[in-house]
Order: sequence, then C-alpha cells, then structure tokens
Amino acid sequence: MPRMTPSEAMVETLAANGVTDIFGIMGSAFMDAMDIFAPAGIRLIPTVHEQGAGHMADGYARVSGRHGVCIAQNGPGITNFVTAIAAAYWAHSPVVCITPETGSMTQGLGGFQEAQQLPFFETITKYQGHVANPARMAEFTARCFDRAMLENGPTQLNIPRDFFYGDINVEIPQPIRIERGAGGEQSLQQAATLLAEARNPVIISGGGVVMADAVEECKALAEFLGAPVVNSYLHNDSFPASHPLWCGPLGYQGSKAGMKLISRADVVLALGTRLGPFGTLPQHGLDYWPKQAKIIQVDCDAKMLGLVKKISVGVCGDAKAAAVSILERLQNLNVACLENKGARASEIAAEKAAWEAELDQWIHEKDDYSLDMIAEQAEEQGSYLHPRQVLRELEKAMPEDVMVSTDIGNINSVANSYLRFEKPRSFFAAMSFGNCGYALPTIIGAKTAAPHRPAISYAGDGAWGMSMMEIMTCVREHIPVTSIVFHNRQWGAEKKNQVDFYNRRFVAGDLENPSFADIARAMGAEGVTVDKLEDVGPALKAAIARQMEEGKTTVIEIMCTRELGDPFRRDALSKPVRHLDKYKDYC
Ligand SMILES: Cc1ncc(C[n+]2csc(CCOP(=O)(O)OP(=O)(O)O)c2C)c(N)n1
Ligand SMILES: [Mg+2]
Repeated sequence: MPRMTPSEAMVETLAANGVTDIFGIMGSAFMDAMDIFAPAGIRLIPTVHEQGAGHMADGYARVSGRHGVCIAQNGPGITNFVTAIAAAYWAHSPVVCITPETGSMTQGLGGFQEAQQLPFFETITKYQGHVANPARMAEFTARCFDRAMLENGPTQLNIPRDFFYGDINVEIPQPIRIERGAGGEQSLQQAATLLAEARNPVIISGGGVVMADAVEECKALAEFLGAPVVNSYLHNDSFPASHPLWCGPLGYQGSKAGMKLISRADVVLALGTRLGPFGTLPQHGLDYWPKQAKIIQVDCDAKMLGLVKKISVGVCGDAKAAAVSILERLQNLNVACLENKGARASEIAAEKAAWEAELDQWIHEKDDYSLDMIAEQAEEQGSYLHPRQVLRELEKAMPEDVMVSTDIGNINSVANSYLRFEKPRSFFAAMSFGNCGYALPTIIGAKTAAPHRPAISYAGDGAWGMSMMEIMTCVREHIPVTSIVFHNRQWGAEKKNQVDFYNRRFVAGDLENPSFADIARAMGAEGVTVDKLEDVGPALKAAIARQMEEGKTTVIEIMCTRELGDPFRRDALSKPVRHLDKYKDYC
C-alpha cells in the first residue's frame, strides 16, 4: 500500500470523487491539506462568510448532480455552516461538509476555537464520519462522499486537526455508486393497475424526477395517459412549462389550474416526491388535495412513503426506472382513461388559459392593507411598481437555459406563479428550511458548476442584507451572476402576519435602506435601480448580456410598493389573546 500523509490521503480521495471546486474560508486547521489542493486539480473558492460557502456547495450540487464541498476553520468557521447545511438537507443536496476540529490532545480542555462539532449537525446530515484515527482518513472521506450520493443529502467529515499529520499506508477507495431499481414487482403492478382503472389520473412531478433525470420518462407516461402534470412545491423545473400537459406548481402561490385539476383526480401518481406538508396546504382559497383519490407514491427513500399523506400504493424506487416500468405495464393493460383523453385535454387547456388570463389581469393585490399602501405611496416621491407586474415582466425577459434561485419573502413567494422552466436543474428555491439569505450564495455555487448558463437570483430587501456581501465573492472570483432585489422597504412576509393577525401593529418590520445599487458598485459590481415598469425587462436583458459576454455581476434593485400577497401560512398563527389588563389593547 502506498505511503502518504493523512492530508494526502484526504486530498487524493477528494480527487478520486471528481472534486474540482471547494467553497470555504481558509484556516490553519486544514492548511496542510489546503496546500496541495491546487496540484490535485482542486480550486478553493474563498467566500465572504462560511454560510455562503455552504449554500454555494448546495447550489453547485443542485445544478450539477455532483457533490458540493465546503470546508472551514474549526469552531466558529464550522458553526457558521449550520444554517446552510440545514438548508441543503431539505434540498436533498449531496453536500460534503468538511469540518476540521480542535486537536485530539486538547479536546475538552476549553482551548481556542473548541466546540463539539458533531452534535450541531446530527439531525441535518445523512451521515457523520468522524476520523477516529489518522490511518482511517481516506476511508471516512470516501464514505462521506458515498453516503451523500446514496442518501441524497449532506454528510459531515469531522477531522481532529492534528490528524492531518503523520505517515500512513493506505489505498484510496474507489467511489461506490449504487444503481437504483424501479421498485418492488408487486407495488409497481398495483400502481399500473390503479392507473389503468382511473378515469382522471393526475401526475405530480417532484424533486426526485429532477434528481433522477427522469423528465423524459415522466413525459412519456403523462403523454400515454393524457394526464395533467403538476410540479410539486418549488420544483417548477420538474416538467417543461411549454408542454401542453404541464399545469404548474402546487402549493403556496402556485397554479390555480394545477390545483383545480388535481382536486378532480381519482388517482394521483406522486412521482419522486415526499409530499411535504407545506407543499400541499390550501391556497387561493382552494383546499385542493383530493382526499378521496387513490394515491400512488414513488420515492427512493422508503421512509417517505405514506409519511405525510395517506397512500394506496407506495413504490420504493428510482423515479426514472419506476416511470419506465409503470408505462411498460400500462401498455399491457386496458387503460380506461384513454377513452376520454380528448375531453381531458380540452379541460386542461381551458384551466390553463383561465389561470393565465387571471394572472395577466392580476396587476396588484386588492386586500385593504395593500390598497392603503398603494394609495399612500402614490403620494410619495419616487415611483413604486406592483410586484406582480414586475414578476411578469421578468418572466417575459428570462433568457433561455436560465438558472434562477429564490429567497424567502413575500415577493419571492408570489414569484412562484411566474417562474417557469424548460429544463430540470434550473430552479433553486430555499426549500423547506426556508431561510432568508439563501438565494445569492446558492446561485453563485450553481454558476460555478455551470458557467455557460445565465444565473439569476431573486431576493427581498431584508433577505438580501443577510448575504449580499457575497457579491464580493462574485467580483473577486470572477463568477458573474445577476441579482434582483425587490426593494419594498420592509420585512414584508412577516409584516403580512401583523396585518392579518395583529391589527397592523408593526414591530420591527420596516426597513429604511441605502441604495443597493450604490452598495453593489462599491463592491465592484454593476448596480442598477429600476422604478419604471418598462425598464424591468430591458434591465434584466442588459445584465444578462453583461454576465454572459463581459463576465460582469449586476445587482438590479427594483423599487416596489409595500403591497403584500397572501401570507405563508394562516394555519400556523392564532388571533392574540391577552389576559393582563396592561395588554388589553393588544388584541
Ligand atoms: C434566516 C431567517 N430569518 C428570519 C426569517 C423569517 N422571515 C421569513 S420571510 C421574512 C421577511 C422577508 O423580507 P424581505 O426579504 O424584505 O422580502 P419581502 O417579504 O419584503 O418580499 C422573514 C424575516 C427567515 N425565514 N429566515
Ligand atoms: Mg422586503
């Protein structure tokens, strides 16, 4: 067995796993390994903050299907990763988070930058490899890479910092990649039988379809059945939006057409989705989940089957292989819904046309608070745009092959209705973890993995403040992106709850900001302020041209009214109750 140092063993294992980019901030803890990154073909991309590095690794993994890797200094560098790794966990991203730890000889003595690093990540990783002895460096490194792919999620490689040094004899393990199958014979046959008996089948195309590269197979199945296809929440890139059977996303600010069609389904094929609870909440006043329908759920993680929604058949399998197998089986059965294919096609077209017409006319929000804000702002200096109109203009100006990341906020959520994609691995929303500050670093990671594709991030002005300094990473490292900031001078999404539940008693909700265009220019990027509707599309197109042709990053701040769309979730709040006299006015 070749003789090497543990640093060499780790770096060789990274190379064996095809790692070419790592995001992080350099530090003494892993300097011995970092020293040989470049000769191993690995670029360490320095970020402004480790949270940014974690999100970049997530975006990199989501766009490429390869591992995203991040690394930082023990202690504070590692605690800075926590939010990003939690986000990657709920985005099912194969991120390997390398966490050098305080030295094994001083651990527990309360020295410098000491922390128990495993408990932080215990419930937000799929696997934690702790290098228990320097001789096992390659083994644990390799296992972290294998498990991240096997289980579609982040893993942690924890290394006491003195274990980078020494001499070991070691063979670099070859990556283990497991081929997934379609699922059990019986469950697949039951699924096909149920679909064959259906009069009105509907397909939900989930994140698993994106990850398994199964869009074509999902399309073939949908076309055979003539079934409408809805995207699961925030997986708008799981079916091509130009396809006649595409009906848009379910969930918060999703497509009314999709919701109406699924509400009439007698059989639902939920392909590659865990049917997360937030993604099927009532929306637009529609409680659309078809409680009487038979549900077939396909997920490669058996633990997800029937976890949230009652199901009739659970298939533990790969979305692509399962779609192929179900279609083959259907071709040998009498398929009832083929009789009414024409009528269903007309119904789909009519629902989609109605929703598009509604969106076209839905220029601004019409609730009392929004109307008050629009009236008040009409009196102010400067002009402010209706978010929905802005989102429609951005939609129309989107370049081909675009990648878009979105943040958490009211306007970002309303954007869900206007974000349509032709290709998988194009949409990177802050998924179920829902952290503000997600979008910019995530798109930087995506752009690093796919430099030939136009990259756009969306964020509200509040969320933007949490990660906008990563524009410095774009400029320093020549990773050009285009960032849209919806400047409405408030933490809008949360203020909406104060409107609906707290009688407009606003606490800490308003933001008086500097010009984000000025800040962008100070960081070395281009900065543009837009306050006229007709400038929205041209500003985006010019920024994309700068990104693709000149390698320049642009921040476009768009001045928006303070109107607010539907809230995140009415289900999670209650009207206030006050028993104490001094608080009696706060009801
Ligand atoms: C890290 C983090 N902190 C706080 C929240 C709670 N939160 C959700 S949305 C929101 C407001 C976002 O405001 P902004 O980014 O300005 O977008 P807007 O709602 O105004 O469109 C806040 C504070 C969160 N989701 N994540
Ligand atoms: Mg805001």
